[in-house]
Amino acid sequence: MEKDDIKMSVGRVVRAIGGIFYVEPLTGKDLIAECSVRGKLKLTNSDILVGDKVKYLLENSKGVITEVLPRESILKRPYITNVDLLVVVFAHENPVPNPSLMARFLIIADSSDIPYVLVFNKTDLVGKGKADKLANIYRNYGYQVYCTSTVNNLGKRTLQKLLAGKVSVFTGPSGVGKSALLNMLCPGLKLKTGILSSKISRGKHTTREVQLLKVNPLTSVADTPGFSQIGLEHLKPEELASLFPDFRDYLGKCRFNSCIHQNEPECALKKGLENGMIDPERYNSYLELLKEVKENWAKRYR
Ligand SMILES: Nc1nc2c(ncn2[C@@H]2O[C@H](COP(=O)(O)OP(=O)(O)O)[C@@H](O)[C@H]2O)c(=O)[nH]1
Ligand SMILES: [Mg+2]
Ligand SMILES: [Zn+2]
Repeated sequence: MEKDDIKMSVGRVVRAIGGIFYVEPLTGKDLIAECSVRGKLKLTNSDILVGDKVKYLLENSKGVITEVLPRESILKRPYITNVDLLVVVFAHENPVPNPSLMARFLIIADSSDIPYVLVFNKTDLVGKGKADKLANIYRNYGYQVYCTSTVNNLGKRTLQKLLAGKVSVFTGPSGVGKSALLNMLCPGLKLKTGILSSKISRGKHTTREVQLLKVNPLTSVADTPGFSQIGLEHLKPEELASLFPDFRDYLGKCRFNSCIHQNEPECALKKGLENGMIDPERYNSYLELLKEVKENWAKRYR
């Protein structure tokens, strides 16, 4: 059926702007193709997201997307599909990590069902003792933790191995060194860091745009702007505790099935807190986020 100069390829959408989709072939030597969507195939622009694997017809480097292949996962912030790994980045110092903000990023990662790791960057700014102490606290909660520094390349090899062959998304608040880390891992990316990037991200469009960057033929990454607000709109009050790995052993053991571990009697989680098995700081973060989740939930079902 295919004419000589038209060929069918399979690729991944790495960028989407105003109805133009930039598609990188999954195999072969073709370059990134600018693709549009053919209306009569009942696909519309909004059916296609960055990260999607698509079939497309290629004619003289212009492409038409004909089919979106089934998605393995959808991440909401940033809006991107088929992500293999989320890298949640905080800094040991400048800015100092805020426990409840960390809990927020981590529960969002946990609720996505995509594997994730926690990275503490800027290890050079604190002593090894202090860095290990914080990292171990989070390891004990149940997270996979890495300490890095873009100043002395700490953790470079380890992270490169971790990202190899995957599509990874870097998230975390602004200023922690996400872009600098990606530059360390793949110098060719040349992402803007520091003051410059925060100036640029003030522009409406750059903040929202998400783009997959190729590290090597099998490995891609997405940098994200620091989210000043990262919402918990999609969570139910009853499910919040299950997104804290350190709480999981205590769940399902409370007197009430619907226990949200706040004021209920015979609460196994609160018993764990009283016995010193649950970290009071984590429980405080939980209560803070619970308040917000309850308010969102009440608004939604009023
Ligand atoms: N001391 C130190 N500074 C870093 C490190 N990584 C990044 N920075 C600096 O932190 C600032 C913010 O980095 P950037 O990558 O733009 O952060 P982003 O907003 O998370 O992308 C920049 O001035 C970087 O030079 C690090 O490992 N150690
Ligand atoms: Mg950045
Ligand atoms: Zn309970």
